[in-house]
Amino acid sequence: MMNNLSLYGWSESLFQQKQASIFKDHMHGRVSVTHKTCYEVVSEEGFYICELTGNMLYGREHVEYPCTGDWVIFQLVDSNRGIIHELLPRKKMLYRLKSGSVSEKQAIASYVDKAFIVQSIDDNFNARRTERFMLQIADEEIQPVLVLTKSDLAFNKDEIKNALKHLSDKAPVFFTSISSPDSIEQLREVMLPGETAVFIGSSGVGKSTLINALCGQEILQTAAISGSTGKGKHTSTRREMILMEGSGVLIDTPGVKVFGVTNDNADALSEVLDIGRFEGQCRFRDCQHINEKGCAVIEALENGDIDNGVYENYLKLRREAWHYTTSVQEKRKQEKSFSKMVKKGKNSPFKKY
Ligand SMILES: Nc1nc2c(ncn2[C@@H]2O[C@H](COP(=O)(O)OP(=O)(O)OP(=O)(O)O)[C@@H](O)[C@H]2O)c(=O)[nH]1
Ligand SMILES: [Mg+2]
Ligand SMILES: [Zn+2]
Repeated sequence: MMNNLSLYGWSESLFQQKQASIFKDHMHGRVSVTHKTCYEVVSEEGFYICELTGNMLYGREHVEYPCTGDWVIFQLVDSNRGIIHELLPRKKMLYRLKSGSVSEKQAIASYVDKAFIVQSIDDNFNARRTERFMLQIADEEIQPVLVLTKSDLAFNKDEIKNALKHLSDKAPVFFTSISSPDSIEQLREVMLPGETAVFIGSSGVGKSTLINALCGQEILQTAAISGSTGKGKHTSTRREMILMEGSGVLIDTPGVKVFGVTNDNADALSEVLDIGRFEGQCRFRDCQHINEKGCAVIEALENGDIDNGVYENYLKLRREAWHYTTSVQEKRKQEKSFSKMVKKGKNSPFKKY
């Protein structure tokens, strides 16, 4: 089987980067599925199951292991298996805070052009979650696309539009339903050939259903229609890339309960939440916008120019970012003193025996 990798986003600049590698004479491909210890890689010649070389495994943090969407250089070991020697430099990454961790990032997908932020119009809808996702991708040049699924069910469209109005000039909003082919078609038109979109959102909102509808095929497993019993049950368990015929690559992800943010850029936060335009008008340059005199943000909040929920989330995400940053710094400090200790150990006379 021959694959045209330009449909997967292979480009001249990736080619140049491969030429700079000492492994440039080996094959290249894109990670299409991430398993626990191996990776499915799509290359010009077909699909291969690949493992990592020892060099790729040891002395690396988990976040540096390949993830779905990565471009890799690999060497065949037999007709359908290979070993990965190198990752090409990453770009446009979707990370999140690894669940259960305070300082560790998890790489979800790479080379992402668009993030489809998927929520269903029922009680899953939550503008605070949308803001959270948008903050995470803000510094990666990933274009957010807001997708509201299950619009065949009864809901108040104006209410949802209103809750997203401060975000809508940064991200287009789509209402979709699997029973409305038009709504799927409109979403398909967002994708250009060679582009990659990742689908993120809670379990059960219909990410995999949407990808199947966009591809016109039942490729991914979806939850059986089961009313309320399906809630909270996770159907997809892996991050998987699918080529949409005619245009673009779609990456399905398993729904997550909590999406922890690792973007600690304060300016990005203000920009995403549309609060930045007030900050410059505060009386004090170092205003924290909590209870200072002459704070333009508080004033806007009182005038109703900033929504209460948006402001609360601003404080919450700012606290989370601070917590993340200090945890990472703390970890670095510990690692430094540990490596000093190890170095000292190397020079100690006991080593000689
Ligand atoms: N009424 C209605 N139901 C939908 C629509 N889209 C998806 N569903 C249903 O929602 C349920 C969950 O869909 P999935 O596609 O499995 O959800 P998911 O987001 O992939 O969930 P995880 O894989 O667990 O993260 C299924 O029963 C779908 O049939 C829609 O547009 N309208
Ligand atoms: Mg799914
Ligand atoms: Zn202020």
